[in-house]
Amino acid sequence: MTLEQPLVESRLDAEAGLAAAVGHLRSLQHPSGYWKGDLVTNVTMDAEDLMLRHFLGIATARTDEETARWIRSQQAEDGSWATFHGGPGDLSTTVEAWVALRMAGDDARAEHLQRAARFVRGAGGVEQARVFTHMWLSLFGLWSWDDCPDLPPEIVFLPSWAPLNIYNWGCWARQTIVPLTIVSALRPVRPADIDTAELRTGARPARSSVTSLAGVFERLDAVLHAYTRRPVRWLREAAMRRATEWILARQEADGGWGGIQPPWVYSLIALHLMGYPLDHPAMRAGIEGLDGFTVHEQTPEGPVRWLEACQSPVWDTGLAVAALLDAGVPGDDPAVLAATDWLLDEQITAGGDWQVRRPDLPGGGWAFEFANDTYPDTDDTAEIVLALRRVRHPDQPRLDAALDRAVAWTTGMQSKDGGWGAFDADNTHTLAEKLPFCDFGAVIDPPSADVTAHVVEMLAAEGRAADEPCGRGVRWLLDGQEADGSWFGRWGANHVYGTGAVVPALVAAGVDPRTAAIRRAVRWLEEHQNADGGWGEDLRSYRDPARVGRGASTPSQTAWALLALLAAGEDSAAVETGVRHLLRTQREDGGWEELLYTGTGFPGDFYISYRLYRIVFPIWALGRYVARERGGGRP
Ligand code: R04
Repeated sequence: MTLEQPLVESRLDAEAGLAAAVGHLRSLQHPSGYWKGDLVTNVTMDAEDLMLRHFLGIATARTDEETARWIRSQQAEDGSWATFHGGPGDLSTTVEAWVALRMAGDDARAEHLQRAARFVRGAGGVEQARVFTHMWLSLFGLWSWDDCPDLPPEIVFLPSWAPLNIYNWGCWARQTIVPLTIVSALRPVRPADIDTAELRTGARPARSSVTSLAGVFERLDAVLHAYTRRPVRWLREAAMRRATEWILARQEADGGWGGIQPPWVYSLIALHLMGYPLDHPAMRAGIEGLDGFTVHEQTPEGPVRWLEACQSPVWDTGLAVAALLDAGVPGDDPAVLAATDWLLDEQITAGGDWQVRRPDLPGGGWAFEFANDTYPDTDDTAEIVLALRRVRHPDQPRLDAALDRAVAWTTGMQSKDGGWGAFDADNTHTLAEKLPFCDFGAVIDPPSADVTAHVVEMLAAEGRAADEPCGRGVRWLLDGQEADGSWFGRWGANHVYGTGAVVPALVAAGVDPRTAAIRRAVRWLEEHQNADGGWGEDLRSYRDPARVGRGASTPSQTAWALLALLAAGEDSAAVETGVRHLLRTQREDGGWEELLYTGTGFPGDFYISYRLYRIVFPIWALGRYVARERGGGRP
């Protein structure tokens, strides 16, 4: 496509916008060297924090008031709460928010709770809520443990080759279910002084057909319930003891589990039920550690508190360094060196649960969070190697050795099929997904296109494109291209994220940008560019194919599309209008607004707004654009 306007004009604009953005990102760096944007999810985190405090008896008037004020501030017009900005009301989220507000003392007759209850009944009632919500209600006598699917603690005795053993579950699900097996075996009830009758419709969920796998599991669940009423005593007690030890062995330095909220709160409840008092060091560390995940803000209505489901300092810092380097910041810039030193101290050389599948592989990866030493992931590790290999460090041998270890670890984590999952190799058994217990979120960690792309891009940058692991990764990616030319985004929203990751990786690994696969991807991106020049993809695209590639433009998604087009060597109107979209929407302080969520926790169920994405990815894309234009056009 020929261009009407001279390129140099937008190049100068882009340089100015890039410089302002870099200045803004620099101003966000923590004195210790890392970056960390708030990680925003939904009010189930806050409702569950409040319920946890009531269950343990540690709620205060202040925690109740501040959480309730926050939850109220997030309610939608129709009385519901959503799981992402602008999203539809979500039944389970609304039930949990309603219950938390009632526990905090809000009157059931108050208009906002009436509106919420109406939404719940209209959406099928508390009967249709997810299993986790039913379990939370059961803790307070507001639902029956008999009507929660069973998951027996004896599962911890299954050897790692057996179906449904805990190592066949994704690490986040594994760390969630092990404590929940204890909780559901003990069936604790600490009655709350509220009544949920007005959330019910009286409808019973339909049973699946006996001939379906789901139907078989539902009937098996009835057998499990019968067993749970009269378990083999010694076996059950041994299982609960084993589960307790398993949990205690995985408590992290910050007092938490897995760096994420669900395992953290369920582990605290399980340990407490197993007789650990609130002043036991493990309990104390766990409860106090939650303060580190709590954000305090002032609002016109008064102070609020809300919880991050997880924290992303390692991921954010790796991405920030890569973006700055692509923006032309020198490899020995003090900000880059401070971030590098901070990251070097975060590297995990010890073993972890991933060794169940890769016993002979030495450690060397990075985890996403401040403290999650048992679960480094290949995605963080690949991005950090990509960033830090370009750093000019005063102790270069130390840096090089750290990165070599990381490359070896990541390579060793390749799954048998040639792709990479995030936390485990070969975590591909789909049986767990069929359990009635698993009605929420991904429960396995199979290879995904976005993670595999990041690893392939890293291996290519390491000069290993010709080696077998990278070649198999490239083939896995090419085989995984969607019929429309895009790639699915597992950890980011959605096909724009997948395609934005895969195209740069394939080109880096030596795939000719003129090949059909890349051409089809470029065409898909160009066809899904918005009239305003940006890209956006609604999170509902995970459930509604009509929304794939469609949605209001966001800075991060626009940047992902640009990164793919630039990598493919596109010198087109799509690139120019995309860059101009970023420049036009840039704020005075060099940053961007991004209300819509563009991060994915679980496709279809759980979404994340990474608050640093809005600045890091535009810098990355503008940096590569400016570098190309300076270099004289086509690479
Ligand atoms: C963006 C790429 C990141 N890379 C590493 C992923 C790190 C974060 O992973 C998780 C974050 C999560 N949050 N909440 C959950 C969760 C799981 C993750 C979560 C876990 C269990 C339940 C509900 C939510 F793996 Br139940 C923020 C790939």
